[in-house]
Amino acid sequence: MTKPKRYLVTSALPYANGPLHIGHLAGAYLPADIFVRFLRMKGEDVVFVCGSDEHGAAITLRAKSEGIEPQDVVDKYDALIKETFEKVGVAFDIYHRTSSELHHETAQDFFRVLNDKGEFEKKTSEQYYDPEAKQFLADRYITGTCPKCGHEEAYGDQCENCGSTLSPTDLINPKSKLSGGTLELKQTTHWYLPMDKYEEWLRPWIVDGKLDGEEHHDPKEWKQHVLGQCKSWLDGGLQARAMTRDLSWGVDVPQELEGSEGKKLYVWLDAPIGYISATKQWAKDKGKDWETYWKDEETELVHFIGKDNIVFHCIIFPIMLKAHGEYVLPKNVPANQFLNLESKKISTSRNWAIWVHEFVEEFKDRPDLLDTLRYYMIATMPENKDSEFTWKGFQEANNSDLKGKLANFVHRVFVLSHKFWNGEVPSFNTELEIACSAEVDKTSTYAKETDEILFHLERLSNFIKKYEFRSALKEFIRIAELGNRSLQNNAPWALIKTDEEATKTVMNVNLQIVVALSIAAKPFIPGTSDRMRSLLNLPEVQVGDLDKFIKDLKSYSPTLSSGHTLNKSYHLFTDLKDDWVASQIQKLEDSQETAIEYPELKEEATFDDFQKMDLRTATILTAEKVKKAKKLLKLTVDLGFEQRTVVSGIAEYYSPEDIIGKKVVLLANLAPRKIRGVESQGMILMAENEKGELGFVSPTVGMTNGFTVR
Ligand code: B3M
Ligand code: ZN
Repeated sequence: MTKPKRYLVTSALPYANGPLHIGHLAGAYLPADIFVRFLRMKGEDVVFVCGSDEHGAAITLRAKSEGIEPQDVVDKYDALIKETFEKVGVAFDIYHRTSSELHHETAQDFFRVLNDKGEFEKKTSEQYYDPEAKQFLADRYITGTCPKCGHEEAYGDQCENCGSTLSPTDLINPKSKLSGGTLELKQTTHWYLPMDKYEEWLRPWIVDGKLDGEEHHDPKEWKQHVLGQCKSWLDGGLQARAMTRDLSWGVDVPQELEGSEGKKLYVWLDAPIGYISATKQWAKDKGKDWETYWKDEETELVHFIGKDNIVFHCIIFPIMLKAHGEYVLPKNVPANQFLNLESKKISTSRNWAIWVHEFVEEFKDRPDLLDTLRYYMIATMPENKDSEFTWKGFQEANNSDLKGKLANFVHRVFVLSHKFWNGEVPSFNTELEIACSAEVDKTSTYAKETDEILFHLERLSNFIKKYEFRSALKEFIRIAELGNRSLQNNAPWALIKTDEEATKTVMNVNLQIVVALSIAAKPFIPGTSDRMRSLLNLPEVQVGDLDKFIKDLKSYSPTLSSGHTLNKSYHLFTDLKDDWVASQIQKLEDSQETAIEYPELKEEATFDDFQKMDLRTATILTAEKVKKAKKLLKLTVDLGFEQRTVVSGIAEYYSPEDIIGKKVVLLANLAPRKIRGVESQGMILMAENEKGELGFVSPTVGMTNGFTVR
């Protein structure tokens, strides 16, 4: 027997600051789970690790908004997330936590090694300090106006509106998310990783798959969009990145180091080390050696993530691993793109999401629907571009594939077998001619039919190895289609009256198809695989079953042997009706209404404060789109005594032709600002609802332009 390959597979560590939604599942967890279940079935040596990411601004901001301690936040969500994964069948070998002592030690040791090797540079710079909260603020704690698009809630590291990468000092009017107050710049010293220093080996590693001159992996096996993002980071020039932060929550910088006081490790330094500490914990529990999974070159390290984590897994973490010196680098990072929901972006804050824990709770007595969820999410997985989840699509996948093709086929085969032979698997005759299931020829034989099954199993395996799970799933359904056509073309219910011998052979083929389906289903819809096995009166699919099935079928001594007794069958899936779909959509809409979050009232303002603002009535005269800015319109407004140019972020809600002639209120004494190269001379007042939709504040028609609003 060939030695099994060794794999270490990771899924992005979810932030323990909220529950999982279907977008998470489709991005980093389901694909990894399929891959790992397949490898296990093949008998490979694979460890699948994950855990909660319990540090970073995501946690502390959540704690603040709920008015509880960070530790309470992570305890709550770590438990919820872990349980959700179990219920939806994402089967990690370990689900660990970055708040564990083992992780803190592991991360600190890693930091120490890099520090001792002189990989860091210490630098002092000016950073934003919140005098009210008495602390320096990490990028995510700072919001302000994006200098590129004018979006007013850009973060210190990124504008989610236009996608630009920012640094806090780029923001206009930066404010603290902690206190809401204004900020001052103050000096602070940090450990930096000079990423540019590593470009020499990093570029050939990413672009050519060569590490220090030797073949490491085939870059053609990496997804185009992953390579594209990496190259654009490289081409943009790598810069030194601070690896420590002034924070109170996180892993301490090793205390013996000078200047460590009050400093924590950067969350993106500590989080990926979480994969290592999880492996350590797993090895400890199982009496294994963790190091072979991280340090032996025979190990294939594969990271499953969403596209927003690419730079961290393809650039920063590999630099850390290589700089450390003892670790292997990832063989592949098959990142997925994003999943949208009913034609909108999934949004936690707007509660536009399907929460996995709610789904598994609601349908805990419906193993079929749990697998429909998995099946449909695989069928629409955003492997190479963003994709979309709709309840209509869910219904279709269920009704047409799982019920229409899979369940119907299985049920018919079982009913006929019970009717003809009391549920005993019939014998087969390789000399006989039967009708073909593949639509290519009219006639077929046992050998040709079983070859057809093997052909699809082989393709399915190859697709999974290439991380093409949608295509792999199609091969699964093709096997069911084979069965349906075999039934249709042979019509065993009629054939039995004239030729029992041929009927037996046909039905034996069909029962082998059911076995093939039960094995092929295992990585995708494991619950259904188990249910099929119990119908077949066979044990659940085990290590080696796929290869054994193939070998046995080739030598005409199938795993499911003649004379074996089958159990009575039932419908594995049932039709989902239109009103069921409507109720799911309704629930989504309703959850939005109940989730209205009113913005907090701002600090008290005096009448004088208000008086400072000069608000005027005006009319929009012209409107046009601003190039390359999805959200912006450039307007000319009439103030009666003069005309102004104003750039307004309303393009998502209004098209230019709709608003010409509109009466508006203009903040006329706002200092002019350049937005996308256009000077904006004032701001139009808009009301914003909980969905982020904008509406005009409009004086009654007939008002003259240029008068004050008070
Ligand atoms: N905690 C998840 C995210 O960005 C982040 C992944 C860490 S993987 C080491 O949504
Ligand atoms: Zn922006």
